[in-house]
Amino acid sequence: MAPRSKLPAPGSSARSALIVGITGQDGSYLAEHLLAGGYTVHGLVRRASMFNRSRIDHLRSGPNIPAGRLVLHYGDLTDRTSLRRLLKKISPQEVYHLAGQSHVGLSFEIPEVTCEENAMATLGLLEALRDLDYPVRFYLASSSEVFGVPRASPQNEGTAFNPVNPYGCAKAFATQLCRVYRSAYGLFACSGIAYNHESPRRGENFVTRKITLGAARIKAGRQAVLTLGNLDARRDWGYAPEYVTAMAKMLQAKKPGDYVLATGQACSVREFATAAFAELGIGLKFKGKGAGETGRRTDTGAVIIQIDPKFYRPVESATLVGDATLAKTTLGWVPKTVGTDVARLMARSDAEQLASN
Ligand code: NDP
Ligand code: GDR
Repeated sequence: MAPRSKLPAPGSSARSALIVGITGQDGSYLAEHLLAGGYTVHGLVRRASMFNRSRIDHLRSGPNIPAGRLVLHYGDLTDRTSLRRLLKKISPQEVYHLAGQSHVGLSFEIPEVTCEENAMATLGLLEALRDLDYPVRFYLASSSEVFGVPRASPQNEGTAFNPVNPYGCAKAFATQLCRVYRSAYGLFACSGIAYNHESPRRGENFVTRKITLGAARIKAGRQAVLTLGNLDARRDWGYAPEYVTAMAKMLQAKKPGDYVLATGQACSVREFATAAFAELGIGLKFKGKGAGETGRRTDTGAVIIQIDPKFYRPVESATLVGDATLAKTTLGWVPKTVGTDVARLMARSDAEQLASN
């Protein structure tokens, strides 16, 4: 294991990072970002009945990544022993913890898995890091869902937590625990309290990708109806490749801290859908809000948006909008792509991909 004095400086190209959750949306963009910065990147992958590495395949076979700079290891967040063994074996200078059950709606259906992965496994990871004999740096993927129904808008790092779903509770636990390990043990632990960030790599059961994929399929005549839940929910949507740069900046900063990562602007699901469909030349007409009502394609009359109560949540978080002033002033991080821009670029990407298949 490298002695303290021999550790490469933060941000130096000789550094190595472990990404837990490398196969996910953010993990894949973060791996690209760190590899481009010269890092050696280790990634934890789960065993699945089918390969789950489609988001990072281009990195594994890419000609621009020198051999040995991206190394994958089998493991699981909840398997504490193998995680400890892995940390000992590779001694990463930076650990990015992006793994876990990330679907808020689903957290009502599988609360125990959600809390085991997002809360307790984070504790296990922090304990393992605490026992390392060199100064590792740790990033936790926290979430705006810790604010749930907040007392203030926009929210910043000082806003009180008030989660309203199992996912938010687990993230609040993990975020607070990070603070405890920072103050009690001097661990360089940072939390990115990130608001929704999307991309063409977004999972298909999140509303943005469901919309843009639906728009592309409807355009191609491969789908007739898009079924959604609450059209009036408003979110602060940004662009994932921009958000992963903030994660790296946090671990390269002089001091550890928590940062809100947000665009500061919110739009509704309805506005997001309208922008995505308009980008593909499809007009939407909504007939109001609520279960059972439908929107229709204006030209053909074919139903496009159908509201199904099954996509409503038992409790909906409030409109969450973040104030990322601290990230701007301390890290120099400023997101550029917001809400409907994201909708348009995702819709274009899905339509292009569908056309090439
Ligand atoms: P994804 O759902 O796309 O990725 C989650 C990753 O976690 C996948 O690599 C998944 O592996 C892995 N994972 C899940 N459970 C385990 C486990 N038990 N052991 C090992 N790996 C596991 O999420 P995102 O990339 O969108 O988000 C990354 C993190 O940031 C998540 O923690 C999420 O909660 C949080 N977050 C995301 C925001 C967003 O808008 N994207 C906003 C705020 C927070 P596999 O591929 O095998 O399923
Ligand atoms: P969110 O994202 O819960 O904010 O969590 P999601 O895309 O699931 O929902 C956003 C909003 O859209 C409404 N909605 C629907 N949602 C889904 N999934 N499917 C639908 O058909 C639908 N119709 C309307 C939802 O009610 C909600 O209000 C994301 C995840 O990335 C988390 O991991 C992360 O922590 C938060 O963002 C910040």
